[in-house]
Amino acid sequence: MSDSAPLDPADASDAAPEDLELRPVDGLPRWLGRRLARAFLRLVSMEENDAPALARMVTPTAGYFRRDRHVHPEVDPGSYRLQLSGVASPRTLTFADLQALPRETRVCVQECAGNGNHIMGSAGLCGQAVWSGPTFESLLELCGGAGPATHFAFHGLDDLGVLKRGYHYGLSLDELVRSRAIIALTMNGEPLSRRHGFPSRLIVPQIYSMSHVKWLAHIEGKTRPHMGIHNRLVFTNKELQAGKWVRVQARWIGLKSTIARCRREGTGWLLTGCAWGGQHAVAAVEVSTDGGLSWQAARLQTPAEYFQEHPEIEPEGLAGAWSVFTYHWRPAGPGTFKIGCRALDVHGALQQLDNDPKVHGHFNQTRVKWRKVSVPERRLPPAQGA
Ligand SMILES: Nc1nc2c(c(=O)[nH]1)N[C@H]1C(S)=C(S)[C@@H](COP(=O)(O)O)O[C@H]1N2
Ligand SMILES: [Mo]
Repeated sequence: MSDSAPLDPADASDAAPEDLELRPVDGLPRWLGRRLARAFLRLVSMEENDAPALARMVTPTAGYFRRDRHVHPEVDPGSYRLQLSGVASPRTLTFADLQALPRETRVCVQECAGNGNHIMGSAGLCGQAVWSGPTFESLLELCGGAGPATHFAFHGLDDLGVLKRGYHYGLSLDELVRSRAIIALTMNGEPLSRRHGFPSRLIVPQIYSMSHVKWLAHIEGKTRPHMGIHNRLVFTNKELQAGKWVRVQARWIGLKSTIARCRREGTGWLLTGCAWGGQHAVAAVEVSTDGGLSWQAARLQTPAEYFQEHPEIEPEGLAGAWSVFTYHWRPAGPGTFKIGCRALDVHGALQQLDNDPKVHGHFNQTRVKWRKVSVPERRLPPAQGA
Protein backbone atom coordinates (compact mmCIF):
# COMPACT_ATOMS: atom_id res chain seq x y z
CA MET A 1 0.00 0.00 0.00
CA SER A 2 1.35 3.41 -0.83
CA ASP A 3 2.35 5.64 2.05
CA SER A 4 -0.08 8.38 1.18
CA ALA A 5 -3.19 6.75 -0.18
CA PRO A 6 -5.32 9.31 -2.04
CA LEU A 7 -7.95 10.91 0.12
CA ASP A 8 -11.40 9.51 -0.09
CA PRO A 9 -13.47 12.43 -1.50
CA ALA A 10 -16.07 11.79 1.22
CA ASP A 11 -13.44 12.79 3.80
CA ALA A 12 -13.45 16.41 2.80
CA SER A 13 -16.77 16.90 4.54
CA ASP A 14 -16.33 14.22 7.17
CA ALA A 15 -16.69 15.82 10.60
CA ALA A 16 -14.68 13.14 12.44
CA PRO A 17 -11.66 14.61 14.25
CA GLU A 18 -8.38 14.47 12.35
CA ASP A 19 -6.45 12.95 15.25
CA LEU A 20 -7.68 10.37 17.72
CA GLU A 21 -6.47 10.56 21.28
CA LEU A 22 -4.12 7.75 22.33
CA ARG A 23 -4.81 7.09 26.02
CA PRO A 24 -2.13 5.40 28.15
CA VAL A 25 -3.47 2.29 29.91
CA ASP A 26 -1.52 2.92 33.11
CA GLY A 27 0.16 5.63 35.15
CA LEU A 28 -0.78 9.20 36.10
CA PRO A 29 -2.69 10.10 32.92
CA ARG A 30 -4.97 7.14 33.54
CA TRP A 31 -5.56 7.92 37.22
CA LEU A 32 -5.60 11.72 37.16
CA GLY A 33 -6.52 12.56 33.61
CA ARG A 34 -4.15 14.13 31.12
CA ARG A 35 -4.23 17.74 32.38
CA LEU A 36 -3.72 16.98 36.06
CA ALA A 37 -0.96 14.53 35.18
CA ARG A 38 0.79 17.29 33.23
CA ALA A 39 0.43 19.73 36.12
CA PHE A 40 1.84 17.15 38.51
CA LEU A 41 4.83 16.47 36.25
CA ARG A 42 5.51 20.20 36.00
CA LEU A 43 5.61 20.37 39.81
CA VAL A 44 8.48 17.88 39.79
CA SER A 45 10.11 19.77 36.89
CA MET A 46 9.20 17.45 34.04
CA GLU A 47 7.56 18.54 30.80
CA GLU A 48 6.69 15.87 28.30
CA ASN A 49 6.69 16.13 24.54
CA ASP A 50 3.24 16.02 23.03
CA ALA A 51 2.91 12.57 21.55
CA PRO A 52 2.42 13.73 17.90
CA ALA A 53 5.89 15.38 17.99
CA LEU A 54 7.36 11.90 18.41
CA ALA A 55 5.85 10.70 15.15
CA ARG A 56 8.61 12.54 13.27
CA MET A 57 12.29 11.97 12.59
CA VAL A 58 13.31 15.27 14.19
CA THR A 59 11.44 16.52 17.25
CA PRO A 60 10.93 20.30 17.06
CA THR A 61 12.72 22.39 19.70
CA ALA A 62 9.50 24.17 20.66
CA GLY A 63 7.73 21.80 23.03
CA TYR A 64 10.76 19.52 23.34
CA PHE A 65 10.62 17.59 26.62
CA ARG A 66 12.43 18.98 29.61
CA ARG A 67 13.66 17.36 32.82
CA ASP A 68 15.74 19.10 35.46
CA ARG A 69 15.54 20.38 39.01
CA HIS A 70 13.55 23.63 38.42
CA VAL A 71 16.77 25.70 38.19
CA HIS A 72 17.67 27.09 34.75
CA PRO A 73 20.79 29.24 35.10
CA GLU A 74 21.15 32.20 32.78
CA VAL A 75 24.74 32.01 31.59
CA ASP A 76 26.66 34.96 30.11
CA PRO A 77 28.64 33.47 27.21
CA GLY A 78 31.33 36.16 27.67
CA SER A 79 32.28 35.08 31.17
CA TYR A 80 31.40 31.37 30.71
CA ARG A 81 34.26 28.94 31.36
CA LEU A 82 34.45 25.18 30.90
CA GLN A 83 36.99 23.65 33.24
CA LEU A 84 38.72 20.33 32.42
CA SER A 85 40.56 18.76 35.34
CA GLY A 86 42.13 15.41 36.24
CA VAL A 87 43.45 14.96 32.69
CA ALA A 88 47.03 15.05 31.32
CA SER A 89 47.12 18.87 31.04
CA PRO A 90 44.13 20.52 32.74
CA ARG A 91 42.64 23.46 30.86
CA THR A 92 39.92 26.04 31.07
CA LEU A 93 38.09 26.88 27.86
CA THR A 94 36.05 29.94 26.97
CA PHE A 95 32.88 29.78 24.89
CA ALA A 96 34.90 31.19 21.96
CA ASP A 97 37.46 28.37 22.40
CA LEU A 98 34.65 25.80 22.23
CA GLN A 99 33.09 27.45 19.20
CA ALA A 100 36.40 27.46 17.34
CA LEU A 101 36.76 23.66 17.55
CA PRO A 102 35.68 21.36 14.69
CA ARG A 103 32.13 20.08 15.21
CA GLU A 104 30.44 16.79 14.62
CA THR A 105 26.72 16.13 14.42
CA ARG A 106 24.69 13.54 16.29
CA VAL A 107 21.10 12.64 15.61
CA CYS A 108 20.30 11.36 19.00
CA VAL A 109 17.41 10.01 20.99
CA GLN A 110 17.30 11.70 24.34
CA GLU A 111 15.31 9.76 26.83
CA CYS A 112 14.86 10.22 30.54
CA ALA A 113 15.77 6.93 32.21
CA GLY A 114 12.32 6.71 33.83
CA ASN A 115 10.38 7.48 30.66
CA GLY A 116 7.23 5.42 30.29
CA ASN A 117 7.38 3.82 33.72
CA HIS A 118 4.22 2.69 35.48
CA ILE A 119 3.80 6.06 37.18
CA MET A 120 4.15 8.23 34.10
CA GLY A 121 2.53 5.91 31.61
CA SER A 122 2.63 8.46 28.86
CA ALA A 123 6.24 8.01 27.64
CA GLY A 124 6.69 11.63 26.53
CA LEU A 125 10.02 12.25 28.28
CA CYS A 126 11.96 11.63 25.11
CA GLY A 127 12.76 13.26 21.80
CA GLN A 128 15.16 13.11 18.92
CA ALA A 129 17.08 16.23 17.94
CA VAL A 130 20.09 17.07 15.79
CA TRP A 131 22.97 18.17 18.01
CA SER A 132 26.40 19.46 17.03
CA GLY A 133 29.59 20.43 18.81
CA PRO A 134 33.15 19.27 19.45
CA THR A 135 33.55 15.60 20.37
CA PHE A 136 34.43 14.69 23.92
CA GLU A 137 37.55 12.98 22.56
CA SER A 138 38.68 16.17 20.78
CA LEU A 139 38.49 18.00 24.12
CA LEU A 140 40.66 15.30 25.69
CA GLU A 141 43.17 15.75 22.86
CA LEU A 142 43.33 19.46 23.67
CA CYS A 143 44.30 18.39 27.19
CA GLY A 144 47.05 16.06 26.01
CA GLY A 145 44.80 13.02 26.54
CA ALA A 146 42.93 11.55 29.49
CA GLY A 147 46.10 11.17 31.52
CA PRO A 148 45.29 9.10 34.59
CA ALA A 149 41.52 9.50 34.18
CA THR A 150 39.42 6.38 33.56
CA HIS A 151 36.11 8.04 34.50
CA PHE A 152 34.59 11.50 34.16
CA ALA A 153 32.10 13.50 36.19
CA PHE A 154 30.15 16.24 34.38
CA HIS A 155 29.01 19.16 36.52
CA GLY A 156 26.26 21.61 35.63
CA LEU A 157 25.90 25.24 36.71
CA ASP A 158 22.43 24.72 38.18
CA ASP A 159 22.99 25.27 41.85
CA LEU A 160 20.67 22.93 43.66
CA GLY A 161 20.67 24.76 46.98
CA VAL A 162 20.54 22.03 49.61
CA LEU A 163 23.09 19.95 47.75
CA LYS A 164 25.26 23.07 47.42
CA ARG A 165 26.53 21.96 44.01
CA GLY A 166 25.28 21.85 40.49
CA TYR A 167 23.77 18.72 39.02
CA HIS A 168 26.43 16.14 38.22
CA TYR A 169 26.64 12.75 36.58
CA GLY A 170 29.53 10.43 35.78
CA LEU A 171 30.37 7.97 33.01
CA SER A 172 33.43 5.89 32.21
CA LEU A 173 35.89 6.93 29.51
CA ASP A 174 35.00 3.72 27.70
CA GLU A 175 31.27 4.61 27.69
CA LEU A 176 31.98 8.13 26.45
CA VAL A 177 34.16 6.86 23.61
CA ARG A 178 31.82 4.02 22.60
CA SER A 179 28.81 6.33 22.50
CA ARG A 180 30.73 9.06 20.57
CA ALA A 181 29.73 11.73 23.07
CA ILE A 182 29.88 15.39 22.07
CA ILE A 183 29.78 18.71 23.88
CA ALA A 184 26.75 20.12 22.08
CA LEU A 185 26.64 23.82 21.21
CA THR A 186 23.61 23.61 18.93
CA MET A 187 20.25 21.83 18.89
CA ASN A 188 18.33 21.53 15.62
CA GLY A 189 20.67 24.07 14.01
CA GLU A 190 20.27 26.80 16.66
CA PRO A 191 22.37 27.68 19.70
CA LEU A 192 21.11 25.77 22.73
CA SER A 193 18.16 27.39 24.43
CA ARG A 194 18.43 28.29 28.08
CA ARG A 195 16.14 25.45 29.13
CA HIS A 196 18.17 22.90 27.19
CA GLY A 197 21.55 23.90 28.59
CA PHE A 198 23.01 27.05 26.96
CA PRO A 199 25.89 27.50 26.32
CA SER A 200 26.96 23.81 26.26
CA ARG A 201 25.77 20.40 27.35
CA LEU A 202 26.91 16.82 27.12
CA ILE A 203 25.16 14.63 24.54
CA VAL A 204 25.70 10.88 24.84
CA PRO A 205 23.99 8.89 22.07
CA GLN A 206 22.43 5.60 23.20
CA ILE A 207 22.81 6.34 26.91
CA TYR A 208 19.87 7.62 28.99
CA SER A 209 19.74 11.38 29.22
CA MET A 210 20.34 11.79 32.97
CA SER A 211 23.95 11.84 31.71
CA HIS A 212 23.30 14.68 29.21
CA VAL A 213 24.42 17.34 31.69
CA LYS A 214 23.14 20.85 30.81
CA TRP A 215 24.88 24.18 31.52
CA LEU A 216 28.15 22.27 31.57
CA ALA A 217 30.76 23.93 33.81
CA HIS A 218 33.32 21.31 34.72
CA ILE A 219 34.53 18.01 33.26
CA GLU A 220 36.34 16.23 36.03
CA GLY A 221 38.67 13.34 35.21
CA LYS A 222 38.74 10.67 37.92
CA THR A 223 40.62 7.45 38.55
CA ARG A 224 37.51 5.61 39.71
CA PRO A 225 33.75 5.79 38.99
CA HIS A 226 31.99 8.99 40.04
CA MET A 227 29.61 8.03 42.83
CA GLY A 228 27.55 11.18 43.23
CA ILE A 229 23.97 10.81 44.41
CA HIS A 230 22.52 10.61 40.90
CA ASN A 231 24.87 7.77 39.94
CA ARG A 232 24.74 5.96 43.27
CA LEU A 233 21.08 6.25 44.12
CA VAL A 234 18.70 8.37 42.08
CA PHE A 235 18.91 6.67 38.67
CA THR A 236 19.33 3.05 39.73
CA ASN A 237 17.40 -0.20 39.49
CA LYS A 238 17.81 -3.53 41.27
CA GLU A 239 18.82 -6.44 39.09
CA LEU A 240 18.89 -10.16 39.88
CA GLN A 241 22.45 -11.31 39.27
CA ALA A 242 23.58 -14.83 40.27
CA GLY A 243 20.70 -15.14 42.74
CA LYS A 244 21.27 -11.73 44.40
CA TRP A 245 19.52 -8.39 43.87
CA VAL A 246 22.19 -5.80 43.13
CA ARG A 247 21.89 -2.06 42.45
CA VAL A 248 22.67 -1.09 38.85
CA GLN A 249 22.92 2.36 37.28
CA ALA A 250 20.74 3.38 34.33
CA ARG A 251 22.89 3.31 31.18
CA TRP A 252 22.23 2.06 27.66
CA ILE A 253 18.74 2.67 26.33
CA GLY A 254 16.71 -0.54 25.92
CA LEU A 255 14.78 -1.63 22.82
CA LYS A 256 11.56 0.40 22.59
CA SER A 257 8.84 1.77 20.38
CA THR A 258 5.75 3.87 20.75
CA ILE A 259 2.71 4.74 18.67
CA ALA A 260 2.59 8.52 18.82
CA ARG A 261 -0.18 9.52 16.48
CA CYS A 262 -3.42 8.21 15.00
CA ARG A 263 -4.87 10.41 12.31
CA ARG A 264 -7.52 10.11 9.70
CA GLU A 265 -6.34 8.83 6.37
CA GLY A 266 -8.75 7.98 3.61
CA THR A 267 -11.35 5.57 4.89
CA GLY A 268 -9.22 4.56 7.86
CA TRP A 269 -6.46 5.77 10.13
CA LEU A 270 -2.73 6.24 9.87
CA LEU A 271 -0.74 5.16 12.93
CA THR A 272 2.71 6.75 13.22
CA GLY A 273 5.40 6.28 15.81
CA CYS A 274 9.06 5.75 16.47
CA ALA A 275 11.30 2.85 17.49
CA TRP A 276 14.74 3.08 19.06
CA GLY A 277 17.20 1.82 21.59
CA GLY A 278 19.05 -1.33 22.23
CA GLN A 279 22.64 -1.64 21.11
CA HIS A 280 21.63 -2.51 17.55
CA ALA A 281 19.67 -0.82 14.79
CA VAL A 282 15.92 -1.38 14.59
CA ALA A 283 15.07 -3.81 11.78
CA ALA A 284 11.26 -3.89 11.96
CA VAL A 285 8.24 -2.73 13.91
CA GLU A 286 4.99 -4.64 14.34
CA VAL A 287 1.67 -3.15 15.35
CA SER A 288 -1.20 -4.80 17.20
CA THR A 289 -4.67 -3.25 17.20
CA ASP A 290 -6.26 -6.08 19.19
CA GLY A 291 -4.34 -5.96 22.47
CA GLY A 292 -1.64 -8.36 21.30
CA LEU A 293 -3.71 -11.18 19.77
CA SER A 294 -2.17 -10.48 16.36
CA TRP A 295 0.73 -8.41 15.02
CA GLN A 296 1.21 -6.82 11.60
CA ALA A 297 4.31 -5.35 9.99
CA ALA A 298 4.55 -1.55 9.91
CA ARG A 299 6.43 0.38 7.24
CA LEU A 300 9.75 1.59 8.62
CA GLN A 301 11.79 4.63 7.65
CA THR A 302 15.34 4.41 9.02
CA PRO A 303 17.44 7.46 9.91
CA ALA A 304 19.89 6.45 7.15
CA GLU A 305 17.05 6.74 4.59
CA TYR A 306 15.76 9.99 6.00
CA PHE A 307 19.15 11.72 6.23
CA GLN A 308 20.64 10.43 2.97
CA GLU A 309 20.39 13.90 1.49
CA HIS A 310 22.39 15.35 4.38
CA PRO A 311 26.01 14.42 3.69
CA GLU A 312 27.12 16.66 6.57
CA ILE A 313 25.77 13.99 8.90
CA GLU A 314 28.23 11.11 8.97
CA PRO A 315 26.74 7.60 9.28
CA GLU A 316 28.40 7.32 12.73
CA GLY A 317 26.36 10.35 13.78
CA LEU A 318 23.18 8.30 13.34
CA ALA A 319 24.06 5.44 15.69
CA GLY A 320 21.09 4.86 17.96
CA ALA A 321 18.83 7.37 16.20
CA TRP A 322 15.21 6.37 16.07
CA SER A 323 13.31 5.09 13.05
CA VAL A 324 9.85 6.29 12.23
CA PHE A 325 7.08 3.89 11.24
CA THR A 326 3.63 4.09 9.71
CA TYR A 327 0.78 1.62 9.66
CA HIS A 328 -2.48 1.92 7.74
CA TRP A 329 -5.29 0.84 9.99
CA ARG A 330 -8.76 -0.04 8.78
CA PRO A 331 -10.79 -0.98 11.88
CA ALA A 332 -13.89 -2.98 10.99
CA GLY A 333 -16.09 -0.43 12.77
CA PRO A 334 -16.34 2.01 15.65
CA GLY A 335 -15.29 1.01 19.16
CA THR A 336 -12.47 1.15 21.68
CA PHE A 337 -9.26 -0.61 20.71
CA LYS A 338 -6.08 -1.45 22.60
CA ILE A 339 -3.22 -0.73 20.28
CA GLY A 340 0.53 -1.15 20.69
CA CYS A 341 3.75 -1.77 18.83
CA ARG A 342 6.95 -3.72 19.29
CA ALA A 343 10.40 -3.29 17.81
CA LEU A 344 12.72 -5.98 16.45
CA ASP A 345 16.44 -5.26 16.16
CA VAL A 346 18.85 -6.42 13.43
CA HIS A 347 20.11 -9.23 15.70
CA GLY A 348 16.61 -10.62 16.23
CA ALA A 349 15.91 -9.23 19.72
CA LEU A 350 12.19 -8.49 20.11
CA GLN A 351 10.66 -5.92 22.43
CA GLN A 352 8.73 -7.81 25.11
CA LEU A 353 5.20 -7.42 26.48
CA ASP A 354 6.50 -7.10 30.02
CA ASN A 355 9.57 -5.62 31.65
CA ASP A 356 12.42 -8.01 32.38
CA PRO A 357 11.38 -9.83 35.61
CA LYS A 358 15.03 -9.82 36.70
CA VAL A 359 14.94 -6.00 36.88
CA HIS A 360 13.08 -3.98 39.53
CA GLY A 361 12.78 -0.19 39.47
CA HIS A 362 11.52 2.76 37.49
CA PHE A 363 14.20 2.90 34.83
CA ASN A 364 14.74 1.32 31.42
CA GLN A 365 11.11 0.35 30.93
CA THR A 366 11.09 -1.68 27.75
CA ARG A 367 7.65 -3.28 27.88
CA VAL A 368 5.16 -2.64 25.08
CA LYS A 369 3.32 0.65 25.73
CA TRP A 370 -0.38 0.00 25.13
CA ARG A 371 -2.74 2.81 24.22
CA LYS A 372 -6.53 2.88 24.15
CA VAL A 373 -8.16 4.59 21.26
CA SER A 374 -11.85 5.20 20.58
CA VAL A 375 -12.74 5.07 16.92
CA PRO A 376 -15.86 7.16 16.23
CA GLU A 377 -18.83 6.20 14.16
CA ARG A 378 -18.30 7.35 10.59
CA ARG A 379 -20.67 10.20 9.91
CA LEU A 380 -22.15 10.30 6.47
CA PRO A 381 -21.15 13.38 4.48
CA PRO A 382 -23.95 15.92 4.14
CA ALA A 383 -25.78 15.69 0.84
CA GLN A 384 -24.13 17.68 -1.96
CA GLY A 385 -25.31 21.27 -2.20
CA ALA A 386 -27.00 21.10 1.23
N1 LIG B 1 22.61 20.46 34.73
C1 LIG B 1 21.63 19.55 34.62
N2 LIG B 1 21.65 18.71 33.59
C2 LIG B 1 20.68 17.77 33.45
C3 LIG B 1 19.64 17.64 34.40
C4 LIG B 1 19.63 18.57 35.49
O1 LIG B 1 18.75 18.55 36.36
N3 LIG B 1 20.64 19.52 35.56
N4 LIG B 1 18.69 16.66 34.23
C5 LIG B 1 19.08 15.50 33.43
C6 LIG B 1 17.97 14.64 33.09
S1 LIG B 1 17.40 13.62 34.34
C7 LIG B 1 17.44 14.56 31.83
S2 LIG B 1 16.27 13.42 31.44
C8 LIG B 1 17.91 15.46 30.74
C9 LIG B 1 16.74 16.18 30.09
O2 LIG B 1 17.22 17.05 29.09
P1 LIG B 1 16.28 18.22 28.53
O3 LIG B 1 15.72 18.94 29.72
O4 LIG B 1 17.11 19.07 27.66
O5 LIG B 1 15.19 17.54 27.75
O6 LIG B 1 18.82 16.42 31.23
C10 LIG B 1 19.78 15.93 32.14
N5 LIG B 1 20.75 16.96 32.38
MO1 LIG C 1 15.96 12.06 33.39
